[in-house]
Amino acid sequence: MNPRWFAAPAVLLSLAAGCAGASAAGPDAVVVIRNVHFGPMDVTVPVGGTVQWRFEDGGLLHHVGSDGVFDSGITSEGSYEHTFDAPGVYEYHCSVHRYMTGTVTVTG
Ligand SMILES: [Cu+2]
Repeated sequence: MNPRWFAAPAVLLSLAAGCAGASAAGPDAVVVIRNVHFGPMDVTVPVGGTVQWRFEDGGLLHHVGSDGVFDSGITSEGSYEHTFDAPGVYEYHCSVHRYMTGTVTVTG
């Protein structure tokens, strides 16, 4: 009998448990987009932290982007998440409304 047949189910179970743990933890910071404004404008997360932006501005189109780092695409609903793997200060903006700006500070 091939011992790999016994090992495979155990690996699959541990992978499934890992995924469930990650989704249960949720984002480290949440930014709500409403009234043509990022609220809050500035958030801080640890390295490896995830920021979630929620598009809740009554169907108005918005966007979240930091050049070369992340880009949500233009949308009016739902949410977008980005996980930050390096410390630093990330400035971002909405390309639809250039005056909408915010920062994510990632602490190492
Ligand atoms: Cu906008």
